[in-house]
Amino acid sequence: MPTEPLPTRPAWAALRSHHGELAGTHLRDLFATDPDRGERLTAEACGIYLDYSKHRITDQTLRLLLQLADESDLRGRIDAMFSGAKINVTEDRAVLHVALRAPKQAVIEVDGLNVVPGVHEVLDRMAEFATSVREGKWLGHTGKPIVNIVNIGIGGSDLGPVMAYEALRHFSARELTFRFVSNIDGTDFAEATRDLDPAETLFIVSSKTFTTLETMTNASTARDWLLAELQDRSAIAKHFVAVSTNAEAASEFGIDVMNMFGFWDWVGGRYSMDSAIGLSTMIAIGADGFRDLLAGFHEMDEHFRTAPFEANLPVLLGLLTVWYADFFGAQTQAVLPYDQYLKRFPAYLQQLTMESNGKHVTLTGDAVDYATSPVYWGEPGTNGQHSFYQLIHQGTELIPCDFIGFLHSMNPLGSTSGPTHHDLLTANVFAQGEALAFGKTADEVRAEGTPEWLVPHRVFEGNRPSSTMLIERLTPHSLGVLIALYEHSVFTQGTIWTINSFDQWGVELGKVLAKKVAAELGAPDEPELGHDSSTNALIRRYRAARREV
Ligand code: G6Q
Repeated sequence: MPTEPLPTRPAWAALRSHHGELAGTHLRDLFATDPDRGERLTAEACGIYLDYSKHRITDQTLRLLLQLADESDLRGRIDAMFSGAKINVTEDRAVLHVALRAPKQAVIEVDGLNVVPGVHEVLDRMAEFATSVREGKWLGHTGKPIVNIVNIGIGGSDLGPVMAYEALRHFSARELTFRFVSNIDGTDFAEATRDLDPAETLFIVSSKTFTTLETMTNASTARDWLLAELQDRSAIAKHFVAVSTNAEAASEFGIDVMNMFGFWDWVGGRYSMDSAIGLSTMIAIGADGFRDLLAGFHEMDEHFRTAPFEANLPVLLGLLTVWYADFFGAQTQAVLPYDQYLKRFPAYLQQLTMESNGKHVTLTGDAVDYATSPVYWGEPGTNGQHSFYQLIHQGTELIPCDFIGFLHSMNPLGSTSGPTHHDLLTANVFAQGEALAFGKTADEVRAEGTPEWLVPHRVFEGNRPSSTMLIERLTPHSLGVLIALYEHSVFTQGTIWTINSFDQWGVELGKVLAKKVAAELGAPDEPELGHDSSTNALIRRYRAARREV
C-alpha cells in the first residue's frame, strides 16, 4: 500500500503542472507535429487493438502517469490481489475473481487453502446440469422437458448474466427461452412469465447471500406461480435451482441440495458473472462456450499481471480515466460499443465501475480531496449518434469516449456491390473518433459557403478525446477478454485513488430505510411517523391511496 496520500505523490504534482502546459494544445497540433502518433500510441494484447492516440496526452503525460502507477504501488497491489491477500479491508476478504478463471493446475490460496479445485468442481457440476437442460434431459415435474430458463437475481446476480446472454445470443441454444427477473416491481415478474408454461419452466435463484429483498420476493412469487399450476410442493425440486453461498437459506426455501451451485465470499457480486452466477450463460452457450469465456478472462488476467505497464491495456485505460477525471474535471465517461449484441454492456459497466470506485474515503478512512469514479454511460452505436452525440461533439462537457468496434460481424448482411451493413457501422466508429478529435474550424465551415451567422453553430471545436478498441469478432472468448479489461482498469483506477474498489457500503442506508418505510406503508393502524416532513407526507399520501383500493 502506498504510504503517501495521493496528492503528495511526486507524479501528482508533476501531472498538475504538466496539465497546465498541455491544456491549450489541440489534438490537431499533436498529430501535425507527430505524424506517427496514430500508429505509435497503440497497444495490442489478447486480441484487442487499442488506439489511444486520440487522447490529450504526450509521451511526457504517459511517463508521468506510469510514474504515478509506480508511486501508487500498482505492482504490489496486483500481486496482492492475485495471491489471495485480503485487500477488501472493510469486509476482511480476499478479492479473487481471477481464481474463477484460473486453469485447473493453478494454485491460489486463501488462508492457506488452495481454492482452485473447488472452483473446478463447481464448474463441472454446472456443466453436467447445463448439458442435461440443453439436451432436453432435465424434466419438469410433469415429465415435460424444460425449455424456459428464468434467472432471478439483482445487481451483480443479474447484470452480468443478462449482459452475457444478450452479448452471446449468436452462440445460444435458440430452442430455449431465457428471461431475467430483477426488479421488485411486480411488473418485471409478470411480464417475464406471462407466456410461459410452469411445467416447462426452470427458475435459477441467483443470490450470493440468499437474503436480498428483491430476489427473495421474486423467488417466492415464482414458487407461488409454479405451485398454483402444479399443485405439489415436490415440484420445487425440479423447477428451482439455487446459486448461492448460503446453502442453508436455499434449503429452507425448498431447493434440493443437489440443485445448488456454490461460490465463495471472495467473489464480489459485480465480479461474479464467471462464477456459478453464470449458470444461465452456461445453459445458453454450453459448457464449452463457457470455458471459452473463462479462457478469455484468464488471458487478460495474465496480461494484466505480467505485461509491462506501458504496454498493459487495463493499466493504460485506467490511467487515462484518472487523467481526465482528476486533471480535466471530466465527470463522465461514455462507453460506445458498435455492436448491437453489446446493448447491455454499458449497464453492466455502470455497476462494475461506479459501485467499485464511487467512493469518498481512502482505504484508511480519510476523506479524499480529489475526484474518484466518473459516471459511466452509453448506448450501442449507431443509435447513440442520433440521440446524445450532439452533446459530446458540441456541448460544454468534456466526455472521454471508449469506442468498441469489431472487424467482423456475426451477422454479415448487405449487398456485394456497395458497402455492407458492417462497413457502414465501422465507418461510423472511425468517423466519430475523427470528428471528435479534429472537429471543423470556422474557416472550414466558411469555405463550404455557410452564411456567417450560421458559422458558429456549425463549428466543431474538436480536441475531444477517445480510445478506439478493435476486436476480431464478438465471441465468448473475446467477451471474457473485454470484461476482464474493464475489471482491471477499475482496479488500476482504485489503486491510484487508494480506495477500496470491492465494498459497497453506499447501498446500505437506502435498504435499511426501505424496510422501515415498507412496514409503515402496510401498517394496519396509522403509524407514528418519525421521518422528515417530506418523507412523512409522501408516506401518508401513499397510505391514503392504498386505503382507497
Ligand atoms: C455487487 C453488489 C450487489 C449484489 C446484489 C445482489 O457487487 O454486492 O449488486 O450483487 O445486491 O446480492 P445477492 O447476490 O446477495 O442477492
